[in-house]
Amino acid sequence: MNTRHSIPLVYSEEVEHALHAGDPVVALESNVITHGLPYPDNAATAKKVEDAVRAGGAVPATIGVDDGRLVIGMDDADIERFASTPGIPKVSSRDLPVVLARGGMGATTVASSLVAAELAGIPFFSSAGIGGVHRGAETTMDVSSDLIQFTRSKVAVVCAGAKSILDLKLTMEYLETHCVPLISYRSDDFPAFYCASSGIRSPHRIDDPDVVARIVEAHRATGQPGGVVITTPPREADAIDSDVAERAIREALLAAERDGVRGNAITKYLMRAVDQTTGGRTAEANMAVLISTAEVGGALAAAHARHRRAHPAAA
Ligand code: PSU
Ligand code: MN
Repeated sequence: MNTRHSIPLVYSEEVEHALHAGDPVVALESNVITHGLPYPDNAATAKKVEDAVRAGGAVPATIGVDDGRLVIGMDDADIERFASTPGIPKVSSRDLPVVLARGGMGATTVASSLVAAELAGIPFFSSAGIGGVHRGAETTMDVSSDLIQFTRSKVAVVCAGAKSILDLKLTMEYLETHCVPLISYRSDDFPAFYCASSGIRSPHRIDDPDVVARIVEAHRATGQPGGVVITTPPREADAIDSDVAERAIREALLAAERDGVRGNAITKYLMRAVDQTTGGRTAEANMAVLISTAEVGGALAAAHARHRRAHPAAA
C-alpha cells in the first residue's frame, strides 16, 4: 500500500514491480466492464484487454474503487468480481471522493481512472471510447467529464476516438478550445470507435511510435497541465459501416428521449440500444476494438518507456 497519499492505493504486485523498474504500464478503466458489456462477455473481454496490453509490451493496470481504496491493477478474481457483482456504481471524477469516503465498490470511468493513474504514477491510459460532447449538448449541456479531466491529469490517453452516439465535431472543438493535444496514430481522420473514420480530419497524423513518445514528453516539458490524446482506428476486419451505425444510433436517441433517459445514464442506455438494433454486431465490434486499442496502447507506452530510459533527464 502506498502511504504517500492519504488515499490508499492498492497496487497489484505486477504493477508495483513494473513501476519501480520504470517498465511501461497502461492504466485501464473498469466502468466499461460494469456498464459497457453484459456478463460474462465483460469479464472475458477485460482479461483479453489485459493480455493485449501485454502483447503490446506493457503491464496492464485495471483501475477501480474497492472498500474506500483505489485499486491499481486487478487480478483475474478482481475482474470476475467487478464483472459479476450487480449494482456497482459508475464513478466519474465528481463521484470519486464520495465513493472513496463511503466505502464499497466503484467502477471508474475514463475521467476518474486518469485521476487514479496520475496518483499512481502511471503515464499511459487506454480505453476504446472516450466520453465527449453529447448530441444536443447545446441544450442539455451534457459534456463528459472525461474531456475536462484530459486538461487536468498528466496521463496520455490512447483511444479509438469516440462513438458517434456523441457529437464528434463538437467533441473535437471542445478539445481544441481547451488546449488538449490530439494526435492520430497511423490514420488521417479522428476515428469513430467501431467506424474507421468520423469523417473529421485529425489535426495531426503521426506514424512513428518514437515521435508519439517525444510528443508526450514535449507536452510535459512545456509545463502545460493535462495530457495528450492519441487515437488509433479500429482494424478493418472489426470496423462497422458508418451508415449502419448511424441508423441504429438515431433509433437509440429517439428511444432515449421517449424513455426520458438523461444525465450519466445516457451513455450506457444508448450503447445497449444500438447493440440491440444491430443484433449484437456493435457489441462484437465493441469487444474487438477494446482489445485492438489496448494492444496499441501497450506498444505506445513501451515506446514511451524506452524514450524515458534513453533520456532520463526528461523523466
Ligand atoms: N464510451 C464508450 N464506452 C463506454 C463509455 C464511453 O464507447 O463504456 C464509458 C466510459 O467509462 C466513459 C464514460 O468514461 O462512459 C463516459 O460517461 P459520461 O458520458 O457519462 O461522462
Ligand atoms: Mn454526461
